[in-house]
Amino acid sequence: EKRRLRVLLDMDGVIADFEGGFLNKYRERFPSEPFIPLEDRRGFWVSAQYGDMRRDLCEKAISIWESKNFFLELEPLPGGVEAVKEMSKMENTDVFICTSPIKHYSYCPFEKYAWIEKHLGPEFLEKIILTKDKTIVTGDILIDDKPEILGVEPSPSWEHVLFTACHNKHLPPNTSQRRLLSWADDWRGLLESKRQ
Ligand code: BVP
Repeated sequence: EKRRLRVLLDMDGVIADFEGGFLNKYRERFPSEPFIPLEDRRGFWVSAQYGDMRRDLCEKAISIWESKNFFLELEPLPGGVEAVKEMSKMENTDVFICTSPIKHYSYCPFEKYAWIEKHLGPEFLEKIILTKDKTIVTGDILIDDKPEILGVEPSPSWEHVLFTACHNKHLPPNTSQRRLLSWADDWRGLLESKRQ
């Protein structure tokens, strides 16, 4: 039996450097405010950790990714663009970018499309899935840096492989969740393991 492998790839924290882009722009805009170095990041939500540090820093953090050009100017994470291009050329493999936009929609959805076109090429514009609920998307594997991916579907079709990021690298080992440590890690072997 020949079945195609469907790979879903998260964008922020997997192929685009959301954390680095945030910290640079936050420090540039609020040079006298405290900040959280990437090695001290804990928890998926940047806004929550800034809010815990000082109440008003939550909205200051949010203002950064709500600004024009924030998502467009994110740097690619090392090896990510090359890996996506290579896996999308593999036989019997379908690759989709599955990403959740922020609710402030003025710039983010447009800029995510523009980023994909700029870094991956116009052919990848057909591979974008914008959704707040990834559990209703079917696939064999979802590579995502968010530790818990929840939605209306209690039993998603994909295996969630946790992509290591500054905010999740200190989480206690979870034997029921595989990890991809970076794009230098064995993503080809991971895909092979999902084929029949
Ligand atoms: O669009 C990104 C950034 C945003 O949530 C989305 C996560 O998408 P996925 O990586 O799951 O596809 N985001 C928002 C906040 C706070 C909002 Br209030 C945050 O702290 N971190 C974050 O990534």
